[in-house]
Amino acid sequence: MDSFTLVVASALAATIMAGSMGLLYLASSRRVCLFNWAMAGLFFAASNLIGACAIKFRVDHTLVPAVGNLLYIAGHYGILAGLRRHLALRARWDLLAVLALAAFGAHLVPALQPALTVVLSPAVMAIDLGAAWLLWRQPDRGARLAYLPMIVLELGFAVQQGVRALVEAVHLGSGAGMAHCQFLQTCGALFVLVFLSVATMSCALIVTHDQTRALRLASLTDVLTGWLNRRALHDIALREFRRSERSGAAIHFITFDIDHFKSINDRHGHGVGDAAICHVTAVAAKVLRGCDALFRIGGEEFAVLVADSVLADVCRIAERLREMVAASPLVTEGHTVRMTVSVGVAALDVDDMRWEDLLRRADEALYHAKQHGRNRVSVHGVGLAGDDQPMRGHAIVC
Ligand code: GH3
Ligand code: MG
Ligand code: MG
Repeated sequence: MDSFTLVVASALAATIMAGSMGLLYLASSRRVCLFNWAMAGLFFAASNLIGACAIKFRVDHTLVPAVGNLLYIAGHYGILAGLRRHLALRARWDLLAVLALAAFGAHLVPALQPALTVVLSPAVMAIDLGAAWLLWRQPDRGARLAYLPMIVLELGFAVQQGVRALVEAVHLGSGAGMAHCQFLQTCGALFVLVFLSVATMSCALIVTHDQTRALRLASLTDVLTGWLNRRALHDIALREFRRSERSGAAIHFITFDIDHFKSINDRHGHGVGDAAICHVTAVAAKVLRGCDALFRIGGEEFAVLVADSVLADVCRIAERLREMVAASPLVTEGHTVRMTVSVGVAALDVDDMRWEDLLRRADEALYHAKQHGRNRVSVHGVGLAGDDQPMRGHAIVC
C-alpha cells in the first residue's frame, strides 16, 4: 500500500476516534478526558489530511509541514492530557503551547530543515513515554489491565519515534533518510494507522473499566452513610466464610441497633433521624479497626464483620462501641440527641453451614439485649439460655 493511501486511512481512523470519543463524551457523564481524546482525534485527522493533500498535490510550502506537525504533536498531547484528566491531574496545556511553538518555530529556521525529524521525533517520544509512565506508576493494580493496551501502545510508538530519529540522524546529509525511502515511509504511515485504531480502543477500555468500577462501588455503598450496604455484606461475608472454611480462621459478627429510634424521628423529624444514623456510623468507625467491615443492613441496624480475632477482643470492641455511642450525643439544628445502641455478638461455629447462620445468632443476641433493657451487649451462647437469666449488665460478658 502506498503512503498516500495509508495517510488517508489514518485520517479516517482519526476521524473515527474523534467521533467515537465525542459520542461517548455526550452519552456518558461528560467526562473531560473523553473530550480531550475527541480533540486528539480531530488534531490527528487534520494533521493526516494536510499530509495527504501535501502528497497528492506535491505542496512544498514550509507552512504545510509546520501546521501538519504541530497538529500531530497536539494529537499526541491530547491523549496525554486526557489520561491526566482521567487521573484527576491538571491537563497542563501550557506544556503543549511551549512544545507547539518550538515545533512550529523549528520549521521556520532554514538551518534545521534537513534535520526536522531528528528535532521533532524526541518531542513526540517524550509525550508518549510520559503517558506510558503516568499509567504504569498508578498504584491501582485493578486498573493495570485496563491501562495495559495504552501503555504498550505509547511505548511502542515512542520506540518507533526513537528509531525514526536515529535513522534520520545517521543519514543526515546523505539523502538516504526516511523521506527518501519508500519502505520506511510506508512503515511509518502504517504505524500511525495502527496507533490511532488501538488508541481509540484503549481510551474506550479505560473509561469503560472506570465506569464499571464506579457502578459496582455504588451498588455496594449505602447512600445515606457512605458505608457498605447489605449487598456488600453478602459478598464480603461469603468470601470470609469460604476463607474460614479453608484456613479455620475465626469470624465474628457484631450487630447493633439504635434504641428507640422511632421516637427520635417522631420528636425531631426525619432529617435529624438521618443525621443520627450518620452520627452513629461515624462513632462506630472511630471504635472499629481498619480491618473490621461496617455495614448498614437496615434502617438503623448495622453489622460489623470482625475477622481473625478472638471472642474476648470482639466483645471489648462491642462494649467500647456501646459506651462511645452513649457518651457522644448528636448536636444538630439546636437539638442535642442522646442515643444508645443495643449490641449482639456471635462467633462462627463449626456447625455453621452458611455465613447467614452466624448473622442470625448475632441478631438473636441483639434481640436479647433489647429484651433485657437495651443499651447493653449480649453475646450469643453466654447468658442466652433463658430470657429470665440476667445478663451481666454492660460489662463484657465473655
Ligand atoms: P428499638 O429500640 O426496639 O430498636 O425501637 P426502634 O424505635 O429503634 O425500632 P423500630 O424498628 O420500631 O423503628 C425503626 C424506625 O427507623 C422506623 C423507621 O421509620 C425508621 N427508619 C428506617 N430507616 C430510616 C432512615 O433511613 N432514616 C430515618 N430518619 N428513619 C429511618
Ligand atoms: Mg432500633
Ligand atoms: Mg431496628
